[in-house]
Amino acid sequence: MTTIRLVQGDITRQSVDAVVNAANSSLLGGGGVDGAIHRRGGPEILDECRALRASRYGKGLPTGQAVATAAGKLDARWVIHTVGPVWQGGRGDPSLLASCHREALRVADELGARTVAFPAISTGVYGWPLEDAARIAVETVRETPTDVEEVRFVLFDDRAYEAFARQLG
Ligand code: AR6
Repeated sequence: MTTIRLVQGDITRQSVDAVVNAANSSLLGGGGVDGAIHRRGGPEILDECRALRASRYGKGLPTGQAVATAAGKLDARWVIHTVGPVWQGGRGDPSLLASCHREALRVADELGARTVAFPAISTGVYGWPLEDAARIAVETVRETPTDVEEVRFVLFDDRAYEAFARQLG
């Protein structure tokens, strides 16, 4: 049984087994959550990302997939990087956003992670409307069989927190 919790705050301050990163295909960092994770986590995370690019993910991590690295100085054992879809021209592929959540949970199960913090994937730089992203995120977690005991959505601001709270009911 997976419990879904909502927290307003900074995902890099969470104490969990795994932190999910809203990355981009390059796996080499960026702004938003990605920038914050690399800043606080330190160089170990980027070193492992570079190693992934030099091996399994020569062309980058495809949208909707997930892969784990160490978590450096974060209070977590792993970072699970996933690449959300971009909202463009008034649309985006919801199956890819669902896939990010499903794949991150699958990787968490492989690692044995029991507590996992998720940001609101795709709702920042990638422009996905918050209400719709919250619905897809919550529905997907509810529908995905997993050994993860706690999924903690960590929402940066009031608007995101309230959008997720409406979905939880
Ligand atoms: N903790 C929790 N949530 C945060 C934090 C934080 N420290 N910082 C931002 N958010 P984004 P995306 C919220 O842009 O849309 C990067 O450059 C933010 O308010 O981080 O998937 C990557 O490298 C928003 O609600 O991710 C990619 O190029 C949510 O996290 C691209 O951005 C996601 O915003 C990915 O874009």
